[in-house]
Amino acid sequence: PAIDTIPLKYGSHRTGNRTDSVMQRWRSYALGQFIHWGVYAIPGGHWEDKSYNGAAEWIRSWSGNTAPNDWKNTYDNLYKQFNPTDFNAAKWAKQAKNMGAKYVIFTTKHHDGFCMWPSKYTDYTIKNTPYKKDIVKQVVDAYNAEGVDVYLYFSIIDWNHKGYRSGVPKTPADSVAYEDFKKFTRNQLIELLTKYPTAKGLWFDGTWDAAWVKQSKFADDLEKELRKLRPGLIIGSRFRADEYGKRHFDSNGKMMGDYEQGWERKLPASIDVVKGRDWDCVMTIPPNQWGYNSDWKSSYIKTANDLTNMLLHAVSMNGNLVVNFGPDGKGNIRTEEGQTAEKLGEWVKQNSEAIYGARYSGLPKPEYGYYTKKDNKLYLTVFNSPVNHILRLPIPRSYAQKPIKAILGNQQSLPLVVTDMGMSGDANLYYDITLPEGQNLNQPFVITIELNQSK
Ligand code: FHN
Repeated sequence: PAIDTIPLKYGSHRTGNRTDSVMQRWRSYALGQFIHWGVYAIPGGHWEDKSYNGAAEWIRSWSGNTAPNDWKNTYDNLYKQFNPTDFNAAKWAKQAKNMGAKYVIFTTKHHDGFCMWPSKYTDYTIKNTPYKKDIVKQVVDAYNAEGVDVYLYFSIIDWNHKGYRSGVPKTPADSVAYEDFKKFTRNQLIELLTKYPTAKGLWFDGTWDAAWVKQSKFADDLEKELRKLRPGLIIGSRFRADEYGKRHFDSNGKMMGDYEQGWERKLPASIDVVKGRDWDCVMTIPPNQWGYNSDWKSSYIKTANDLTNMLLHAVSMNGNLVVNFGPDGKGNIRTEEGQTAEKLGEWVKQNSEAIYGARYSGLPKPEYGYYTKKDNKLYLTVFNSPVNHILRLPIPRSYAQKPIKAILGNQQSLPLVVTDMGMSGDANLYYDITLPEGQNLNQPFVITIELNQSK
């Protein structure tokens, strides 16, 4: 349907992307870190010597033969053991910065309802653990000290709150309970924004539940209230649904929220899917584990090169990539994650020009890797190099700028030859770039292509 054909009270309130400076900054992040940390880190995907197949942070919701009868109560008592004495926020923040992350999304409360800050609206918080100290505050302070922006992850699903209902409330008593839960949710969000005034945004999750999807007016009012409380606040498309229950995009197809927040563990196959929109992609290092799982042996673990590839994929299509970490119950980021972060960071540091502030090039994706672009520089990050060492790049004749120089790394000039294939009607010119003998093809590398000024 044509835009805005359906009259909506609680649909999108904006056409096009935000243009203010806070959002410009968000757009330039390119790389972020996600942290899933809570009491689920204690069982680490295992309960009574049995391992669960799903995501470790969901362990509470699983029942069945393997669980003792009172196991849910047992999970809700785990906090009494939560004492992450190894937690060192400064160390995490430094590691994130060295990885090249410009922002972190931290789980203040996941679906289990456990609060990593001392919320005054529930007893189920860090304050009542042996550890006692406010973890959210330590994260915010440490990351800010490293110049890394903080976003607060908040789950609307809350398995611990008495008023929470999954699915539309069935009885009047359920409805009353849910109203209480809504008040609680609002209070907690205001509390978070008040306690952590430097947080740049809220990253909502668990909003697919039918009970919440029905709350279009409440959620819209609340979003307005939160934005008023914190001018510039960034909220993605997961937060609310319109009055017809449409999520992310309203019934007129317009995005709700400041960026598209639907890319989870998958990247858009082509720019056409996300063109003209801001978006982020959140990515796990194992297949689907966000919280700590002590067993990484049985699945494929992404390498630093895999993540570099995904990062370039995202940036080449104007998105941010957010890589997830799941620290253990003592507060340690696992060694493998640390090593991956370090490798990724080394590469990012050396090739930062091709990443930060670089955007979609306007060109079709090259078969050798990805293009990113900044002013008169086109960056070709090569992941698949041909055996003849010649990268032949089709550039549409209609492209406003022409390649004039190719540089490998920071200084090595490479032969660049224009090959007019001379086929009638061919829309492209072909640019051949010859790689030097001995080029290490085991690592991705960047060729900077200088373009002439556009007319
Ligand atoms: O159920 C959660 C999951 O545990 C994790 O937090 C991810 C992160 O985007 N979000 C939900 C699934 O969409």
